[in-house]
Amino acid sequence: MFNGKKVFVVGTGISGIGAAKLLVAEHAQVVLYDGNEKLRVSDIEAKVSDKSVTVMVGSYPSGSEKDYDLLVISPGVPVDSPLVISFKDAGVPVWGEIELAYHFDKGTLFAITGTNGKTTTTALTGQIMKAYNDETFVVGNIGNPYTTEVSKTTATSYTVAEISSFQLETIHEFKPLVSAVLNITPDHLNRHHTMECYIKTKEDISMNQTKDQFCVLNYEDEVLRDYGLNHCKASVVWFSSKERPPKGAYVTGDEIHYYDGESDRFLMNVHDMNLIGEHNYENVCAAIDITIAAGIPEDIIIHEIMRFKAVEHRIEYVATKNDVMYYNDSKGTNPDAAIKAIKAMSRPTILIGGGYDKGSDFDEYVKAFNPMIKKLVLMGTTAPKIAETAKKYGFTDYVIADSLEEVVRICADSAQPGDAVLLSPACASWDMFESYEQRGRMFKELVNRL
Ligand code: UMA
Repeated sequence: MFNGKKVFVVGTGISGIGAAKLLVAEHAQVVLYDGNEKLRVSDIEAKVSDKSVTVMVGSYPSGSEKDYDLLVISPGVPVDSPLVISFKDAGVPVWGEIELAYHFDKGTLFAITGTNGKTTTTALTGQIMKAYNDETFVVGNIGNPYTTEVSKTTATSYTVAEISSFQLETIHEFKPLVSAVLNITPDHLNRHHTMECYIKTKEDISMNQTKDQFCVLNYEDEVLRDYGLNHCKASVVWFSSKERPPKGAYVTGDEIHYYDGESDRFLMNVHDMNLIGEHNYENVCAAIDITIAAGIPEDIIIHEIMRFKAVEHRIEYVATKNDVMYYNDSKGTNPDAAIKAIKAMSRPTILIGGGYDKGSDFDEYVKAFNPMIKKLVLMGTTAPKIAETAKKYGFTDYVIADSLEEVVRICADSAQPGDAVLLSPACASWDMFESYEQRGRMFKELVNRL
């Protein structure tokens, strides 16, 4: 498909390296470019480990766009950046790394998106699929590029992909057997500009599906309910934490049931799993819908849900120090995710918030403080904005710190026995850290040193 084709790949993070290696294996001529002038060409060459790849860093030398057959971009590259626009203007097709990988997938694809819960649902779905089919690959935004794994797929393999809105902007033929949109609340508005664009991008996960494929949607999300009832072209399966949907898994009291449109059956009690919080019950219901649509026996599904443990950085218990329980929810990178963690707390809690400014507003985050949050410790670019919002709602016990070290020290000094400390910043990490993972791990290290 790519033999001799000239492909310009943007970004030398894990996606760009994965894409370049896949293209080289397919005998394409690859130019791998990164806009960060501080990167060393030799370091990138070592990562890609193939001399046929031309590596370029720094300012982009425009003018040669027409020489290329394809532009492949990493998720972090905005589609309205000048580089992408100049390739588009030259008539060069623009694919995301996900679209590129999709063209080489020989097996069956399952794709999960949503503002929150993607990683937990993807990891759980992947675990269930693996128990049924050894040849299962878990890829995408979860931190394992699709391009890195796709060459291993076979006619009988399953690929479970976590797909972010960034990645959905550049799909064209991408068509999973089962897609899922877990929820849509404001996030990444600095990249997608309007809520309408963000919603449309998420819904696009099912854009190439027809009635022969399935789309799993949240029945309690107004936007998704409308999409599923009036616009989606796939066969819709619902999940709900509140009521029985027209078809799909749902929570009633302490129980999870599945309604197939005619008969209703009990699957399990929510207390038989390790995950806590209503949002996690929704993630579990989505994973049930996806795996039932894939034809996996229900006893395997239930057994794996019972064994499943919370994913790192998602309301992850860290340690108890002086009878204070510390939780790492560094993946709480938007207000809605953080609200879910706040609601899962059952002790008086000192909350750590703030970080990179994605243009979110924090009214709902602050409104969720009552009754559990007793103190707020802020850091990062959004600290003053969150402090202002807290003041507006009469919450005055907040303090702004300069570093995560200082944050943890303040929390340890102010916490009383019986309290909890929760890192759930409602913001991305990119102002102070490389990633939310680095932020979460540093938090855990500092707590463990207390
Ligand atoms: N770069 C450019 N030009 C640009 C923008 C970036 O050259 O205009 C370069 C940067 O200098 C850098 C490289 O691109 O060297 C980084 O590329 P990237 O940001 O796409 O990062 P990757 O390492 O390829 O990781 C990406 C996802 N990152 C983002 O979406 C920002 C990872 O999601 C994902 O795990 C990985 O692909 C594999 O699929 C991270 C994330 O934060 C976890 N995702 C967001 C979220 O979950 O909220 C969407």
